[in-house]
Amino acid sequence: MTTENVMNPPADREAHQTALNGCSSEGLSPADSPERDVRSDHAGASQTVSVVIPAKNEVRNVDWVLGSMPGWIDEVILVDGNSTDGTVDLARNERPDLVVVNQRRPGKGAALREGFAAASGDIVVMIDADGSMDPGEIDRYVEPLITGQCDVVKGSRWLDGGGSTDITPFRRFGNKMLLRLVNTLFDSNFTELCYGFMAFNRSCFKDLALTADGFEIETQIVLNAVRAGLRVEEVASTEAPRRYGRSNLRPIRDGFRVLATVMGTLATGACRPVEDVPKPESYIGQGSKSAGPGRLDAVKGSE
Ligand SMILES: Nc1nc2c(ncn2[C@@H]2O[C@H](COP(=O)(O)OP(=O)(O)OP(=O)(O)O)[C@@H](O)[C@H]2O)c(=O)[nH]1
Ligand SMILES: [Mg+2]
Repeated sequence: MTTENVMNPPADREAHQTALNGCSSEGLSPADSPERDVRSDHAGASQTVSVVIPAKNEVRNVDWVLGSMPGWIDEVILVDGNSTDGTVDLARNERPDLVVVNQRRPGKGAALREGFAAASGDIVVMIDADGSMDPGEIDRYVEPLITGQCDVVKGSRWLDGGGSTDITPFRRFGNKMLLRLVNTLFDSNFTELCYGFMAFNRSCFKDLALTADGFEIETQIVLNAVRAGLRVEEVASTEAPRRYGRSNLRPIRDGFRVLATVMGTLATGACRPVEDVPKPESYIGQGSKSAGPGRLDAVKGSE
């Protein structure tokens, strides 16, 4: 576990965020978030939108994320990574219609895959639970999908209008190297690789053929989308430091996992669609109270 991002001093956060986007000291400000339903701007747009949030011990952050969610989102799914700090209870209090999924395998990638399989919206958005990404930006991700401009939208901190007050020089360097490698090997022109704010048409889920268990899921989404011939676009996004708590990412270990994903995708040629994507057993419907027997144990046992 690295020591970076262990609780950012509020004064630091304030200075950073004020410089970035004029936000308050309490992280990205929901007051700045557009509440406009992007669908109403496009005649005939009727796609429903699900938001999938992976969360592992985010009790101090998740209420802010849920409270900042635009009102026009149709479904919010929280995939719990066996949290022991009351994340799920707090999240349910904040949003009674929350759908909670308990992941069966450990890791952010495993969590997201379960969340995607449980999502019922035409458009699926993924966003972190730590308050580092602004739910108020979701309309940027949804709009190009609604208009049919592309199939997958990925956030970029390095496009004009984006930024990060979170990334360390070490992580920035690693990201840059991996990004260069991907752009060279896949003949792409991305400005960002390892960033977990994305959206896609649910109809593309099979084509994405996701298998990653860890943080490399973000890279796998991008590479498999390219391999499957899906149209991928970037939108500018602003990343703040996580509001509270420790990072789950280990830059060296996870950097190598990203590298292995890049090389593995290159070596295996065209991405093959996953034929059968089962709904997770641990799917818990809206308002349900019980996680069901054995599910948390299954996650715990495999860690
Ligand atoms: N369900 C689930 N969520 C996870 C798991 N690992 C990480 N997450 C969540 O994935 C998101 C990203 O993880 P972070 O720990 O914030 O990683 P990071 O963004 O690289 O690190 P920071 O810079 O500290 O924010 C957060 O919402 C985590 O709670 C996991 O094993 N299961
Ligand atoms: Mg984070």
